Amino acid sequence: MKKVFFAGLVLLGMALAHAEYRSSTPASGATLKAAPKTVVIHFSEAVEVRLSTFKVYPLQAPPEAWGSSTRLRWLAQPLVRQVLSLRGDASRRVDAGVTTTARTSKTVTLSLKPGLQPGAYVVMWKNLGVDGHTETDFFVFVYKP
Ligand SMILES: [Cu+2]
Repeated sequence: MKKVFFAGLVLLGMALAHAEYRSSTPASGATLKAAPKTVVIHFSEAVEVRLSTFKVYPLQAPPEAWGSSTRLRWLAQPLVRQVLSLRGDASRRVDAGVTTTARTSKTVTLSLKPGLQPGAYVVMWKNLGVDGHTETDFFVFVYKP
């Protein structure tokens, strides 16, 4: 009985150790009046920066959906599934790549291409935490000048 209890605690500890989304700039669900130049994501644990994937894509969403982060997340899910592991998709993305140079970091910064159009955007990733676990997640922000 005791053994099972401790095994449970160990599993819980491992689950909590994933590099999970903590916060970001722009924030998840934010509406911005000025076009951002970067996206900064803070994770609960350090990630292997170059062994992780980070992308920002425009989200095809009607302007009347821009105010609903629930609807935007619902629209973003199939896009994330389609494109997160795509290669050679730089022209479809609005990010210009990761600028964080550290091998491992709790904070990852992406630069955005200039000339961002008004609309909804999905920041998505599949990160590899330093604990060896991967985590796939995304958030949406809206640029509405
Ligand atoms: Cu983990």
